[in-house]
Amino acid sequence: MFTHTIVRTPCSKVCDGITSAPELGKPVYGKALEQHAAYIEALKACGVDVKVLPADEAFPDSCFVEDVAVVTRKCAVITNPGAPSRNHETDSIRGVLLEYYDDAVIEKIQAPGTLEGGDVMMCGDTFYVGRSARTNAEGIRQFGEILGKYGFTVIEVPLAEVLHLKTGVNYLENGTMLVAGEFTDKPEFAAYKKIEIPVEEAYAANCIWMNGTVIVPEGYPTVLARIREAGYPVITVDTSEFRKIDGGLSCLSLRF
Ligand code: CIR
Repeated sequence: MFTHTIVRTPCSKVCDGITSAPELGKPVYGKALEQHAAYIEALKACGVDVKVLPADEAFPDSCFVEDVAVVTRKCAVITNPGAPSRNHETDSIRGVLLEYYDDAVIEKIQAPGTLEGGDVMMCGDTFYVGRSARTNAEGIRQFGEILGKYGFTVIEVPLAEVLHLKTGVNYLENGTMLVAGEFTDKPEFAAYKKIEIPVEEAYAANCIWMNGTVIVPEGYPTVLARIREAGYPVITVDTSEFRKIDGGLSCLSLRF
């Protein structure tokens, strides 16, 4: 169960966030703020406390707070984002994490290692880490060494098609993964039940499990129906503005 979440209000530069899909247009700031507010309400409806960090105008992508830290029940790991424009987003996160963790269990990925939280998927005590354009072998090595001290297992998953691991696969607890594209038959996930996503709804692979409920992006009817059929209560949140800059539901929070 999760008790805490941390989010960061989108800054006005969110329109200049990194994107692989410029054809979708730029986020509309007012709409992004409205969608972010609805996201916070959805988290609260799942019974968690939501800490809202102020907008950080220095970093267009800073609302994607998931990427700057990995939070576990025993420790927190400040990452070292591989995207140069995002690298210093981590500078302000230690002070926030100190409200929840002892200094001694706040760890850090060091250069030349890179790692972004969007590449880390927690499945119980096992953490799958995508080796991506943002997360390198040295980052995964350091992450494995750190989490090993706390009794966790780290397994690397090579990525070919997507930005982050959780762009295409998310864990819905109960031994079940929501999978799109290349993750449908990854050998690393052979032991899990799968809810498969049709290619035209691939964006909706990025759902989050929140204390039994699944938060699903609005506008993906097949995914919504399949998650309901699997027995989960659902809440939908419109993320259209974040999608324009490759962001989704998981990217917008730290959950622990
Ligand atoms: C980026 O390219 O870094 C942002 N525009 C999107 C980050 C999405 N974060 C995530 O998947 N955890």
